[in-house]
Amino acid sequence: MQKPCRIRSLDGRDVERAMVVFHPAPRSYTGEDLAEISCHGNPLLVDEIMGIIRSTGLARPAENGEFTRRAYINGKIDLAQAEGVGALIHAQSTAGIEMAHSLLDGKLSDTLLKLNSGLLKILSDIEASFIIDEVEAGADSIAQSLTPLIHELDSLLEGAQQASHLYSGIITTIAGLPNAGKSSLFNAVLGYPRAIVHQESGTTRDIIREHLVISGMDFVFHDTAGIRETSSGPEQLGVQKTMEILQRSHLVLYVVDASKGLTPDEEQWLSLGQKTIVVMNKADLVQQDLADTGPPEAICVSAKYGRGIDGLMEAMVRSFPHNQPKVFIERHAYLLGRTRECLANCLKEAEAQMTPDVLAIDLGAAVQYILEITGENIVPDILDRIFSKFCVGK
Ligand SMILES: Nc1nc2c(ncn2[C@@H]2O[C@H](COP(=O)(O)OP(=O)(O)O)[C@@H](O)[C@H]2O)c(=O)[nH]1
Ligand SMILES: [Mg+2]
Repeated sequence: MQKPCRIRSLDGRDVERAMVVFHPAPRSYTGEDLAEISCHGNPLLVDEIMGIIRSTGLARPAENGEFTRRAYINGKIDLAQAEGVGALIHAQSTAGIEMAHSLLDGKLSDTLLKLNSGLLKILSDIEASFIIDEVEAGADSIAQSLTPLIHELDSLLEGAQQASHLYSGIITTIAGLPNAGKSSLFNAVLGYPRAIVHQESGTTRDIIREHLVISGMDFVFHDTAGIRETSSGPEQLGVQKTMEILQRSHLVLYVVDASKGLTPDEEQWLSLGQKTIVVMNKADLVQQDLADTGPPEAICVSAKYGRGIDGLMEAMVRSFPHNQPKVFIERHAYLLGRTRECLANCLKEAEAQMTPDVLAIDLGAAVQYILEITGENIVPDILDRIFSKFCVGK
């Protein structure tokens, strides 16, 4: 069994018994010699040990993200992977954790490496064609090589916008007229009576928020006050809050009392969120065929009796892409968008039979954008901005 290390002050006084692990270079997190001290969790002890270390003059407290920044500078990971560490720390959803892990594992970096070597091959053929007559770099062959690379970029960018929702949790709002059964649906989905349900309308005023993982996707549910234009007092404030959250929602479950049907006045509320599923509730009160008095893609449920809830959950999950997106960080999506613009330009020029030296300008710019993602072509200011979001000790 290993004995704990004794930590002493510079004048030899025993301060703490702690576990100290030495990680020799180059196989440490940063690639440098690294020591990790695990002491008892009393902040006074931590302060004292930090004081002792500082007084040796050999060390100073790390800056935000400095360990990861050093790992990147020492070539242990590239910049996209370093951002994966930040994404892992800040992930608020299980899907977000998986996406961050994949970034940290280098899945995006590998794809970018392949993409870049494809582009560099075209560029080197162009350059060689200037010197060696036998090397062909005609516009047609360049266009042919570019097309699959553009498709690859498109598949990376596809779903990048929704990826940020998956990363942070899908903001899901249950809305509808008073008494449609919104709170009942909220409770039925959660599986326990979280919100008050009452036959009197105007029961829910404050927004109630709960988090639920369905098929590995995180939905952040909001039960809201019924939308009623004639409301006043506290209920009116509730309606205002409902409007605000609706505009920020990635998904709206619009609840309709199926025994009353969807009124023409309600159509205006259906397009407030980014996606809307119409839920025909109280299906138990109507004949089966009457239950679909809403739009054809509406889902019929009986929140009170827990019927149709599984089908609704499946429809919710189906509304979002299932392939784990590799691009979910805005900086990456932006730079890939710029890369795509360059390649699309290049393709147009190739189709117009322009000379290879013109095409090479756009190709070169595309390569630089990709290298900006992986951090091989980056200005220190951007690095500061990226790592300042990290916490100390990472
Ligand atoms: N029969 C029937 N009644 C329901 C159903 N869902 C809700 N209700 C009733 O409708 C009334 C209003 O429900 P509530 O969930 O508070 O509606 P909200 O105002 O939209 O939040 C209550 O009396 C519920 O019991 C349902 O599926 N079937
Ligand atoms: Mg309610």
